[in-house]
Amino acid sequence: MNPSETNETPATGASLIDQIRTKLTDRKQAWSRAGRAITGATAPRTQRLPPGQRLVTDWPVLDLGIQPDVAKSSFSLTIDGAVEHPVTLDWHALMALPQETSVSDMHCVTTWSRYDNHWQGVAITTILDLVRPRAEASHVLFNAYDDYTTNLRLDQVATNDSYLVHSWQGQPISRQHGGPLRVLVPRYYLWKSAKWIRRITIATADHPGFWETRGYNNNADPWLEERYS
Ligand SMILES: Nc1nc2c(c(=O)[nH]1)N[C@H]1C(S)=C(S)[C@@H](COP(=O)(O)O)O[C@H]1N2
Ligand SMILES: [Mo]
Repeated sequence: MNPSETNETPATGASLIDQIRTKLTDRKQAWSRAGRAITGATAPRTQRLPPGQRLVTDWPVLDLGIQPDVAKSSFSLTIDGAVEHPVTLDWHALMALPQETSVSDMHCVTTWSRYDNHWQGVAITTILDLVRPRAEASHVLFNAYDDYTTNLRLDQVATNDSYLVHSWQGQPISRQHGGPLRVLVPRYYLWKSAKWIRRITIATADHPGFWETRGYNNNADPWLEERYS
């Protein structure tokens, strides 16, 4: 990975955060304009490593430069929008839902992939069953505690490998990786998996998120190498 993409810069003031944000955003937008890391190849689903990706064994950190400190005691997740039964869950309510384990690979648009991640959390299908999307619902917008947003179609998240996860390799997910709770939609590049999730809005139209409005591909399938638009 590009080490300058990690966020290890302490937040000392709004102007510094703004500077970091602008720097990271500008670089990624430049990559997207340049079509960085596009190999032009597509790979069949049977090929575990998507085209243009390389395997890592660590877990790089990438975000906008703000890593919100979300305590479980003040955690709240709202699922609303085009649903029959909008809910706001505190940590206790979330943990009272069926907890599942899952193993999946993750693929970042910056070209690293990491295999065999052991996750624990609540299936997104469990959440959808709880809120009951209305017939006209078609998309999902994820909104995080750092104001990051990302969007997917409802059918892209209503899969048996999509979760709201709180544990990785048997341990609570660290703050830098989006703890206490992040989204995990492993079939798509990792920017679709919002860290520090705060709100999930079910929508009747597509609302492109932070990177999707800055040159990233709306669909984000690693095997089709849908990096940029
Ligand atoms: N809330 C939030 N979620 C986010 C981001 C972010 O800036 N804020 N960055 C996205 C991007 S661009 C990537 S590549 C992955 C990185 O997740 P990781 O830091 O756990 O590897 O998180 C995604 N989720
Ligand atoms: Mo990213």
